[in-house]
Amino acid sequence: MLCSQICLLENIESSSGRRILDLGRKEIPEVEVSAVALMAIPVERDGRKFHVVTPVLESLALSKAAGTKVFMKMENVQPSGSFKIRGIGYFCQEAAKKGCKHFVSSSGGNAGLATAYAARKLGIPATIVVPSSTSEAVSQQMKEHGAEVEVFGKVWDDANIRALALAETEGWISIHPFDHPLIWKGHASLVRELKDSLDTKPGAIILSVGGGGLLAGVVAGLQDVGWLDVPIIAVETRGADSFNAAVRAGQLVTLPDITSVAKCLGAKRVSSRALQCASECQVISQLVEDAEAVQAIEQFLDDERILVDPACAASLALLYSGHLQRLQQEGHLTMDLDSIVIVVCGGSGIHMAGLQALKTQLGLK
Ligand code: PLV
Repeated sequence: MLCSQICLLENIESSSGRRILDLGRKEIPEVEVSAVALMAIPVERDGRKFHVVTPVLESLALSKAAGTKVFMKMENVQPSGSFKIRGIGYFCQEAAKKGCKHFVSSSGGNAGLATAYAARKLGIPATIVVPSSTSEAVSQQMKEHGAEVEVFGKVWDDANIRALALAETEGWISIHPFDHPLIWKGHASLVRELKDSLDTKPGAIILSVGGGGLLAGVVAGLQDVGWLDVPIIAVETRGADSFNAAVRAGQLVTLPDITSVAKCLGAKRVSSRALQCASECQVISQLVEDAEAVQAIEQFLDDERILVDPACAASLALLYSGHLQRLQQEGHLTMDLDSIVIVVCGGSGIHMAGLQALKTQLGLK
């Protein structure tokens, strides 16, 4: 799958014996020029990045819960609502440069939103395939960006099979939500920004893992800035724990089903790159319960007045539920952590009624 995507990009590049017209700073394949001439060229075609440099904020509430100074990397303020735009925006721009005619993506929600956003900015049509677990509100947001949305299957893996079939269409390119080198390269910018913002290297970075794209991107970033000795705490919810299963087995594991409410962490199998990351730096795989993640959504809303997806709240639960201190007591992390960074990865799959429904479903007051 990974290989076929790379090959597709390469093929377009190598088989495009097409003459490239140099329009100032823009290189546009000749076949596209007539269409381009009829419309304004979006500025993003100039190579401007889609993501924004996000703030790094100290959280007194999270610091109190963790017993260590906590900095939040505020990816929730990215265009499209999550960190996904970093890697996906970059991937889409690179595909556009190579003459892509149509993006197709499978997503639990946030990767699809990032694809839909980038597609609109690039003026390229997009089809997003989502499973039935993705909320109608998120699909509606994708449609508002102009994307076509198709619902297929129960979980993300089902939707991905359909997306890969659609990607066989001439000129279409599959924008995988987490398993592509361009995605990791784009996500790596997050760590470079951390290096610019922080006075000192953090004692650990906490992030959520679905298919492992964020993890692979952060590891790439740590390599870029020479911080490979910073431990990563990779958090999943039980029932969406394909990374934890792979780390424990020492090989990729395909879960029989996704039973967690954190559907955006719901890849039945992580990318092989994600597992490889665990051997390149210190990655501590941790699980939290769904109830802990949902309680963390509410606590974080009260503490910071920010509403996040259960996928993001999994990482917050690591701090709110005392798992960080446990890791320290068990000797997995040093007791004298100077500071830690949590990636507030964001996510759009939540609203107040949805939070209430999750609480009811899990029997929480
Ligand atoms: N969500 C993907 C994969 O879903 C998606 O399609 O949107 N935090 C949030 C808010 C996310 O949406 C995701 C992934 C993650 C964390 C985990 O990122 P990953 O997949 O790169 O490990 C099935």
